[in-house]
Amino acid sequence: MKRVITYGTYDLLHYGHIELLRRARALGDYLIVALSTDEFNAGKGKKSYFSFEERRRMLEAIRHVDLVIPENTWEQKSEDIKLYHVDTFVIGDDWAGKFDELKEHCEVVYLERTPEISTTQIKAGLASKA
Ligand code: C2G
Repeated sequence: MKRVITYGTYDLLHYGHIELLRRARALGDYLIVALSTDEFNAGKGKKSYFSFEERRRMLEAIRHVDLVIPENTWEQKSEDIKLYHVDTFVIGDDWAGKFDELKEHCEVVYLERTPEISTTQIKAGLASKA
C-alpha cells in the first residue's frame, strides 16, 4: 500500500482544495491529511472561518481522504512520515522547494495549484457583495 500525506488549513473548502486532494490520492492508495489546528494557523498568520473540528469533519467526508491528523508544528512532518510509513509527501507548488529536506525520508511532489481560486479570494468576494 502506497501512503501519501499532505498538509494544509483547508478553510472554506473549494474545488482547488478538492483538486489537490484528488491528485494527491491518485499518487497512492491511502491519503493522510495533516490539518492545521487553529493554534498552528495563528502562527501562520491565518484565522480560519471554520474551526479545526468543522474543517476536520468536512475533510473526512471527502472520498479521496482516508485519515485526518492535526498539524500542530512545522517540524512534525519528518516524524509523521516515519510514524505513518509515508511513501510520498505532496503539497501545492506555492510551496515548491520549501520541503525538499523531506526527500531523505520519502518522495516529495509539488502539484500545480488550481488557478483563480483561493480562500482569501472567496472571503474578499463575499465581503464585496455584502
Ligand atoms: N491549493 C491548490 N489550489 C488552490 C488553493 C490551494 O492546489 N487554488 C492547495 C495548496 O497548495 C495546499 C492545499 O491546497 O497544498 C491547502 O491549501 P491551504 O489550506 O491554503 O494550505 P496552506 O496554508 O498552504 O498550508 O505545513 C504546510 C501548511 O500547513 C500548508
